[in-house]
Amino acid sequence: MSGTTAGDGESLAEVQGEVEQALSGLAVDAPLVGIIMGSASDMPVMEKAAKELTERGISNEIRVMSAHRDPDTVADYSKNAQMRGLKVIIAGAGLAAALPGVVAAHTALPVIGVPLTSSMSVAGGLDALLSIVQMPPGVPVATVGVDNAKNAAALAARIIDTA
Ligand code: AIR
Repeated sequence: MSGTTAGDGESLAEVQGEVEQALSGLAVDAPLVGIIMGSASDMPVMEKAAKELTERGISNEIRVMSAHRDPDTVADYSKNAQMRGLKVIIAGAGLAAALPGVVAAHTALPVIGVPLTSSMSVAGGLDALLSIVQMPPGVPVATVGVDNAKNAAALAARIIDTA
């Protein structure tokens, strides 16, 4: 008898090879940056982050989830992010913009917040800016300028390139 078999006449080495191939395929496609936002109305601004990352060859995914309207989804996404292979999360929201802070509360990954303007913004988005930047000590959110999703992507690229 030669070699260990894994059933159906396939050797263990063959099965391991197939598993490794399947996993490496997954790793190639796995997003490194998660881009999330509080509403579909934020998409026109936030998709600029995806465009910038894609142009830099950095894999990314983009999702809509609200810290206030879908709190369980946000918690699950944040808790699973590191295990899924994400390296940075970019989170954009307008108004009482809790999303980046809530994400940072649930993950050790670096979180970049994008304060957004919306139809109900006050003071040109200052509401969202303060909601995002004024995090309590120990739970940081790196914050870019109002509506500046492109800079969030550029910062995510620097974090990934220097890690
Ligand atoms: N928002 C959604 N859930 C919590 C917050 N803070 C934000 C969105 C959007 C704004 O509320 O990020 O910028 C308005 O959302 P909508 O869906 O009414 O257009």
